[in-house]
Amino acid sequence: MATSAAPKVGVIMGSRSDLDMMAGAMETLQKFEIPCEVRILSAHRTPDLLAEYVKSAKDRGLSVIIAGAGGSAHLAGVTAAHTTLPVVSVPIRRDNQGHEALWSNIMMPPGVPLATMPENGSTNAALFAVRMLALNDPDLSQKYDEFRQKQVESGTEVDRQLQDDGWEATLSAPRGL
Ligand code: RP5
Repeated sequence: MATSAAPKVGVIMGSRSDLDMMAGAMETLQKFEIPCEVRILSAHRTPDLLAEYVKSAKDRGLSVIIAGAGGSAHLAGVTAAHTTLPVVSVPIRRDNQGHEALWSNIMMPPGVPLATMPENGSTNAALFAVRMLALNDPDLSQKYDEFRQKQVESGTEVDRQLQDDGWEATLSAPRGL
């Protein structure tokens, strides 16, 4: 969904094929009403376009960049090299692939940091961005606290039901969200 507010987070990915794995980031940012921009920019296929985008990101008002890529996954590291904004990496892994994207991102040499999430962890990438943005935004901070409180409540409720019904009945019952 397009938004007219100035984007605070850039969500970039190396390929159209990464879009499904990155959707968790956009959906999570939407839930917190954080405007974001979404781009397909490749460190390999469109390197100049990527550099241009990242170098101008801070001046355009972005605070965080979330970068998702699979394979040799240079996208997040190259992005971090072109900006001083915090960069959150999402290593993309398909069922038929190994862990090369994760390894490539967690092994950044000292000097240029990446906050690397779990494989396909785009939701956590967005939540991490929310935590950073909330440092200077009391309303967002309150929203995040409420979000966490709901997690605590639903976790507590799941346990309460388990205590009431027993584990066998819980196991065979349809799972909620
Ligand atoms: C990476 O190579 C992309 O981030 C993607 O995860 C992977 C495969 O890209 P496609 O061949 O599907 O375009 O650069």
